[in-house]
Amino acid sequence: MKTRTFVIGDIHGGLKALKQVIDTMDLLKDDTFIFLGDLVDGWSESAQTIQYLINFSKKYNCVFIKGNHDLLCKDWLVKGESSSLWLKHGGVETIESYRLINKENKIEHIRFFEEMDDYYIDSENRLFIHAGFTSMYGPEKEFYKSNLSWDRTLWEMVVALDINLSEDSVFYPKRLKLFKEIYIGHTPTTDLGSLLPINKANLWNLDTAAAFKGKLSIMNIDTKEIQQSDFVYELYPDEKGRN
Ligand SMILES: [Mn+2]
Repeated sequence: MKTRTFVIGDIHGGLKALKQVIDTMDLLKDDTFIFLGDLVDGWSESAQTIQYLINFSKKYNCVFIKGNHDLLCKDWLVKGESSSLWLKHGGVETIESYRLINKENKIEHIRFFEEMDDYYIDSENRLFIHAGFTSMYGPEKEFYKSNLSWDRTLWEMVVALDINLSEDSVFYPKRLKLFKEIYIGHTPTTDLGSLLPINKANLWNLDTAAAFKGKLSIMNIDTKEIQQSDFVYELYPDEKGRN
């Protein structure tokens, strides 16, 4: 039997939502989990989410893609840097969550953040990346590495095209043809009024706004079956999240 691969959208410190989707699954020991990044910043359990994932990755195959928030959190952990932009977008809650983490675990977390991948391409030429890429030659040719975790133009492009074009058309974006499928997070699907992952052309956006008014999504990439948590704000009723 083919092993299963699951992809998970932005979590943003919503550990209860993550546990909810994981706990309802019948996990198999050779399952693979690809996390699209933004594990932290938002709900009150960012540090605890990282701790949970460190433990989880000891039992199951995991790939962790670097999100822009993971980069900002790492900068704070390593260098003590905290920009006002970061503090405003979940940094304050993340710092608070780290009060409960001892020094030894913090070092383990820094190593975890440092080992996160910019992107991952599997054996079937499926790309997993937090935000996207701008080079028509693919993410490895990206001039500004930060685009991989920040830039929204790949997503904007597929949304704007709303592609019904044949791949043979001269108008078809070359970037999309580089991969069999592309999986991203970063831009909430609720911006387009959807609580479910959105598929455009060969691209899937799994960020179903767990940090905001949405849910956390996990998808089996072969069957495209989707599991979702409850609304994450209902799991943290005394908090504002990033709203
Ligand atoms: Mn995000």
